[in-house]
Amino acid sequence: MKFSYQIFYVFLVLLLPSLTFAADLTGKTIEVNDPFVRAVPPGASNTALFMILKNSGKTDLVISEISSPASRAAEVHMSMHKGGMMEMHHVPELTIKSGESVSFSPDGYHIMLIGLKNPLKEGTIVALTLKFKNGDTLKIDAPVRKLMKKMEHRH
Ligand SMILES: [Cu+2]
Repeated sequence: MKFSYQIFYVFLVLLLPSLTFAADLTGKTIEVNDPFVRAVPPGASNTALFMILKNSGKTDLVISEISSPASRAAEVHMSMHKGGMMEMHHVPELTIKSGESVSFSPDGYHIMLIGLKNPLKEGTIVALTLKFKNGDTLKIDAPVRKLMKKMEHRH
């Protein structure tokens, strides 16, 4: 009896740190403003999610993993101008500093939804889970809508 009790104790000690430190930040120390997914024509395989994230907590947060049931993969991307062309690249880790905001917009950072599983009709809600490097998570529900003209990229 004593032996199995000790094993149980060891398990508890091993488990506790991860249970204590990983938190769901939804509705807590990170504010999600105006999240939406860009509506795309049926058959399109990718789209992007835009929003503003504000870290009102005391520690910096590093986005390290993203998932959505709507697509095969989801990644932070950065759009950049290169020789008159728009290029984007994958940002494996994006830091949102304590007290600061990061904008996800057509001209900069965005969450790329890669390999859409179903056509996304306007008004559909897309669920997204961000996972931070410290194990915390954040759940976001973003409606699908058209990109407004004034936000479209023009030269
Ligand atoms: Cu992209």
